[in-house]
Amino acid sequence: MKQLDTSLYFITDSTPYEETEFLRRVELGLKGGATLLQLREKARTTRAYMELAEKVHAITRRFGVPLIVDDRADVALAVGAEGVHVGLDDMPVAQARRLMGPDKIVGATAKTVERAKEAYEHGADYLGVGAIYPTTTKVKTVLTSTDTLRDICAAVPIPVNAIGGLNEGNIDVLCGIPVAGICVVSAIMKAPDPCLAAQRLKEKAKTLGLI
Ligand code: TZP
Ligand code: MG
Repeated sequence: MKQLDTSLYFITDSTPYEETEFLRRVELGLKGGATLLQLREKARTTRAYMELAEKVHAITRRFGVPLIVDDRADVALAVGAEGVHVGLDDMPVAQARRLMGPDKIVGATAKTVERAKEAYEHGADYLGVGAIYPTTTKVKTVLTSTDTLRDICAAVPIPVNAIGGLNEGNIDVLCGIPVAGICVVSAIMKAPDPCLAAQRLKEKAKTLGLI
């Protein structure tokens, strides 16, 4: 299995920001201790996705944090990113793995034990499971219960991260569930101080014994 630290997985949303402010926030989140970064763009052209990915990659490299590109294996490969994340409407995991090769990171979304097992068997390195809570981030998702999250953790040997509406004030819902980490967008991206937010979230997750 790959060495992969998913403990504080920071997923971006550039839509509310000018590019300079967006990149500043990405950098602050990494400074605060994010261990993995996903660039998540839904409305850009391929060219614009690539250009932003290159800029973000220059930052993640400085922190030694892997960059995962959401949805697009072609963009990930074109910019030399460390991985891709595929959801239920994206390229199937097996094809993503074939395109990315054995050494790159392939992450997948799973909302059921069946899908989790399939994603693992088809080559996923980690799973994102949720939404645990309702989210204000633009996403097509349904809620996933903590019971299902627990069952998925037990069903696959790869890291499983919880996602969806998670923040410092509610991650205690994950106590006793062997997640590898948490994925957040708003809790870091939209915080007044993304560095402090990431630090506090990580501290809280450690205090609770989640990571
Ligand atoms: N998948 C399930 S919930 C979600 C994604 C991409 C968004 C999570 O965003 P936030 O702001 O941390 O709730
Ligand atoms: Mg997707």
